[in-house]
Amino acid sequence: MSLLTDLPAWKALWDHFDEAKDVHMRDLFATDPGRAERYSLEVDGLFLDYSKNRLGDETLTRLMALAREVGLPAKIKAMFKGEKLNTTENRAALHIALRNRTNAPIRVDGVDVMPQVNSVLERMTRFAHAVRSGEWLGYTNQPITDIVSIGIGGSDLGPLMVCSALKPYGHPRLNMHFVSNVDGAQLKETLKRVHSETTLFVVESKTFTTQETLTNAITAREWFLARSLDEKAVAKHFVAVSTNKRAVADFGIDPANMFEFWDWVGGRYSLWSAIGLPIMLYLGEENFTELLNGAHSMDQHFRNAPLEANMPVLLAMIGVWYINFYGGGSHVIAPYDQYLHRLPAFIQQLDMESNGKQVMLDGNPVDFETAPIIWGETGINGQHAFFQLLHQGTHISPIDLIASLENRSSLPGHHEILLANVFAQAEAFMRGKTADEVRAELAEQGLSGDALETLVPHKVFGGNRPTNTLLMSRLDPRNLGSLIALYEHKIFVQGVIWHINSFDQWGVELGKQLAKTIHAELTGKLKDAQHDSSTARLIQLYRQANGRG
Ligand code: G6Q
Repeated sequence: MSLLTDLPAWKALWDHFDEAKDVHMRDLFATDPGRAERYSLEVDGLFLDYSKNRLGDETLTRLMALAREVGLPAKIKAMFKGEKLNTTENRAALHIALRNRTNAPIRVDGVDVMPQVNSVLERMTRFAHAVRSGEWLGYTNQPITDIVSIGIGGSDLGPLMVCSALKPYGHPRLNMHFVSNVDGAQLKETLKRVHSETTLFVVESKTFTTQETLTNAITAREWFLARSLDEKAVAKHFVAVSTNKRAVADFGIDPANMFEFWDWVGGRYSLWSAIGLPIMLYLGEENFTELLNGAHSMDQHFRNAPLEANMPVLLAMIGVWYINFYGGGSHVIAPYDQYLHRLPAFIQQLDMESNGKQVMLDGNPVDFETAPIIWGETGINGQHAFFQLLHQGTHISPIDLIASLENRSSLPGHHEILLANVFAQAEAFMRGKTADEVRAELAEQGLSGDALETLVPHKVFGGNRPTNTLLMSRLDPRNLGSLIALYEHKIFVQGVIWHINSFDQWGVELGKQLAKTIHAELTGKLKDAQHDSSTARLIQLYRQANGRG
């Protein structure tokens, strides 16, 4: 039996939903001039306006009652204490320790993890300094100019997203490249653009067994050796980030060139750990520290603020309201900033891999929706593409509109146009356009009679479509750290509400096993494995196309 759907607070929300579901936000704004002020919140450099949601005080009260009834405050404490919340892997989820700037002890199995965290940070700092300053030289005594990060999923998306987002803070000598796809094309195109004498490869893998990453790393090493003709030169050009020292050594990277992290750091939560080495190399120690500081500040807010004024909790509970009551199965991330163009993909992994679960902690199936489908694109491009569906389609998909207030662009006029679009979209999603407004508009354009009436239904916008507007004072390392931590905690809260394990990923592990047998068949090492007729035919087609009959 479900723990959640039996709770009085859950039932109270359903009772409330019946009377609240058809209320239009336009009316909520009209009857409450203080709405925007009450339904907004500032934490450091992040400002959240959540007033354009289909809810009122009663909704929020009942949502927070649900959060209390499921024991959210105790779960938050448990996470910060290092309890093993990841029950299926018997691990803590301690990304907060990686940015624990107070250094207060955090224990896993009775051992304070902070000394290890600090010691790896120091090693990363020394190494990054050596590379950035030009002290670290390649095999022909030239400084490094290109960094190729090889990893995938959680060992790729975080550093990729942060390096893209903070490009203006990047070292002018260093070009960053990220290779995750095993298709060969991505690596080939990257290797075309770099020189062996001045390239540093950072092989990033928690397990150091991921086939895509190891294949790319082996090919990169062969490419390098074909040019340097010197095994000893590898040490100057390859470093590893992993929890698996033995596999790193077996691969041929000196463990002295390995930066360690621990099993209590989940892949998608690992950019704060040594997996963030490409970030530190590119942005430098100070900016990396600022990223950590921003996240830490959000951690403190999450830990201490009352639920009603807690940014991650508010975003999470508003999400629950749509996902579980309105049945909104998708959520859009729309950053209005080209530098944030990988943010939707990053949050997509963070959310869908964490909360895309169908059983509760006790193994029983859920009887309610869990993670929504997260998707998105830079907002301005989205407006000229899929926003049509968001305005007039049949799905209701809440949208996070993310922008920064500070105009950092040196190009006159651009930022105002951008921000005007953010605010106009949020307003349009909320208000919509009534038939009478459309009629008045069309009449002004000189239309009348049938010609006018035929057009009216097509130009009506129902509005009442929810958005959160998230404004950063500026896109800088600190605010980006806070923003990422905000989403991490939002996702954690939803996992607590749904009583699921947000920190395992068996669906990803399945992918790692599945291809093995078929790979052996494609390469001719194995014949006659049992498959359904469709799979067998596809394998056969590939073999024929590649001369393996
Ligand atoms: C993240 C997932 C997954 C993982 C990759 C890479 O939380 O577990 O995306 O990060 O599969 O795994 P490795 O780091 O072990 O190579």
